[in-house]
Amino acid sequence: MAEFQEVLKQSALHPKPAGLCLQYGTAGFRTNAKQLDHIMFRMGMLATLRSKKTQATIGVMVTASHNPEEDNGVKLVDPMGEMLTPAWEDYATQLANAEQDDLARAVKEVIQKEAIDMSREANVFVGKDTRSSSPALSQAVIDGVSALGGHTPLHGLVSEHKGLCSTHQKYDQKHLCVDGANGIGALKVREMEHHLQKGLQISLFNDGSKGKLNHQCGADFVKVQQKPPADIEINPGERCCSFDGDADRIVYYYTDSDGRFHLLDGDKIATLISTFLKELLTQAGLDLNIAVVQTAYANGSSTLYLENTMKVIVKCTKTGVKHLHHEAQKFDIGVYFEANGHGTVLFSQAAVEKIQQLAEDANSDDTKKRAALLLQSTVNVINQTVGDAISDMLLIEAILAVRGMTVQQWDAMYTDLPNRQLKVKVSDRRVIDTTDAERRAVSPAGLQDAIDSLVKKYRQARSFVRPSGTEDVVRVYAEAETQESADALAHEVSLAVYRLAGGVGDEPKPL
Ligand code: G16
Repeated sequence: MAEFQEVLKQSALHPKPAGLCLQYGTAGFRTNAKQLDHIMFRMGMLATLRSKKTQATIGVMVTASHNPEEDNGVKLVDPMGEMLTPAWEDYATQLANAEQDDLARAVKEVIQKEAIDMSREANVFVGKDTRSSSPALSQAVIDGVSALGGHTPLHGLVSEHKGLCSTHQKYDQKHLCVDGANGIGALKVREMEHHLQKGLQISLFNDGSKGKLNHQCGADFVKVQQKPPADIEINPGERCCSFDGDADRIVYYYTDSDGRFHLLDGDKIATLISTFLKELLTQAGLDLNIAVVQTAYANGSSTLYLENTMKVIVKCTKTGVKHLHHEAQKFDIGVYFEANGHGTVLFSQAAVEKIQQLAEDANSDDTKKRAALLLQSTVNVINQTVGDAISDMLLIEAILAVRGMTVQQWDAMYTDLPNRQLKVKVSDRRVIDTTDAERRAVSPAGLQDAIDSLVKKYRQARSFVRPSGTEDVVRVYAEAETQESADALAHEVSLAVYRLAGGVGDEPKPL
């Protein structure tokens, strides 16, 4: 076939370093940018195959999100922002790791297994973040798309966002500090700032003009370090938020008059949004089910509050927005956020229709109508495709304005259990296998027993470990009644991982 001649010719320009083996992880391939040229070319080809198969436009995003500037990565995205299915993740890994002279065979195998009609059209949107390696790597994706005869249209459609917040002039808390993590989100906030002025006054920090991407700033830094970005001067009580490098995560925070830092992470965001939506459903008299989807990282207090006080359905999935997204799709309204600030809200078609009918019903009373209109605005302002920190920010700001709520009142909905996240380097993180939505380790032998007995030493304690899908580390999470206990537990569990799972380098030190 002619296309395979082209594959061979083009792929020789994007050669795979012999022996290099990479895995499609939590959010695609992610490693040092220098190792990714061949991966990009091959993912361009795979996206083309998927587009031919599904007859839909497929997205390829070149980004390493929260990782350092030197890294890069790539993930494939289906039309509604869903991540790849497991079978296609396997194809991605197979194509990525095929040696140069075996590539044409690996491509043919996908075509045969999926019975792809190669005469069909294929369209692939290619997106990139602001890393210096991104232009060359996205060109490699485009080369891969062309090698199999696909097209890369220049412009994508951006969902329409209606600024709900601009309609509430009486709200006197309009100022918001935004940390753009020196990434793409900062550039976009700059573009939209003047549209928002009446409803929201933004001071933008880490706008990419000087600092390094994600360095001492951004959502991951703030969440993990539990402190504000290094170069932001914030006044006590001032509402702030941080995006990550590709603006698909957001966390909020403020410092109080004693200088104490308060983080409002993905769990608090999910709580604010689901509370708002639940109230509106009650006011509207609409019988729609609403669920909050979390991961093992969700703070224990948030889960208790949602289940016992809010009485909403709570589900727990493995880490990775792809898992949360699929679970959230099972409900009329699915609110999903990882604690790290990655998430959105999904409305089923039936829910959208019921809300619309009520909003247009001439016989419904004012309370019902207002609630239906606010629900409709929520559907419009939120981006139901995975991961858009700016639309999340607009929805949060709108909710605070509509409810006349300060960031302190939002924070007071429940009190987080003190917690700590650590990383442990091991020689092969795949030795750790987990079950029960990553809350329990099944291997290596003895690790879970060790964790269980350490957890018993502390009050209100919980801890789990899991191999990261985006960095070469094992992640450790611990929470307990006091910060000292959470820190001690996280350290002791890290030591258990180091000793039982092949730790490398120095033993973890107490915090
Ligand atoms: C990605 C995923 C998230 C996940 C995070 C960390 O985020 O999209 O779902 O929580 O990695 O994953 P892990 O703990 O497996 O390294 P991002 O913002 O980096 O794309």
